[in-house]
Amino acid sequence: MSTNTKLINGYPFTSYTHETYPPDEMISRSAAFYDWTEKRRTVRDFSDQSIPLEVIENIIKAASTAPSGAHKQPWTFCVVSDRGLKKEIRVAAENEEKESYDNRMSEEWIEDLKHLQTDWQKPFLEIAPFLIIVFKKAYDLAPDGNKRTNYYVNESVGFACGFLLAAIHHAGLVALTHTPSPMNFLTKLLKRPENERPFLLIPVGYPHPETYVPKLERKKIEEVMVKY
Ligand code: IYR
Repeated sequence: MSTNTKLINGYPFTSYTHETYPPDEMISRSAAFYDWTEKRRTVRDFSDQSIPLEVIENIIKAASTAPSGAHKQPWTFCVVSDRGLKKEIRVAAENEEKESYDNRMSEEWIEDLKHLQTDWQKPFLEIAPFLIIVFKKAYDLAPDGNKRTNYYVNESVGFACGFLLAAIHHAGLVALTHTPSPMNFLTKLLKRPENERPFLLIPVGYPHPETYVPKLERKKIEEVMVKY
């Protein structure tokens, strides 16, 4: 790939080429990619087997390539493997989740979750070898302490989490997109600065050798795509 650079209105741009394919090959490649994404499942039963930190670093590098508003990359990925801290996170998450399941979630919500058989207990927060806690940066703090605006923060961090989940799947690992609510206990436990807000808690690891997932149907293309 060529790396020609030039200035446009004084700003550096680099020439970009991307591998392209004829239509037949695009069809087979996109179909193969779909088949592969179709195999991804949210898993709640983790093995406690360790995985190299380098794998986690690589999947976070991949996540951090996601597009973001004004290229601000308004995210922080906290990686927790320390047993004591994982236990503290489990205890705090279960406290909130028990209150949610018992008192905060609507009857409709509880009913909608029955087919997933989730409850307030979150043992995976201690069992999975790594917890990745994604924080969104509501704004950046410049070295002089001034606030710098970030843009489309939820969209940007959502993209990064999508990339992260794909990278985890690609590495042959499984994940759970866990959203204990409210999540501010994570800000305290991980001592995050005031500009960061918890976005998603993602246990990552090998699936437990005997793992069951709900038998789900995904919507057909006709239900999710409208042609004009
Ligand atoms: N946060 C709770 C409840 C929950 C909510 C949704 I929406 C789910 O798809 C699954 C669970 C929990 O993690 O159990």
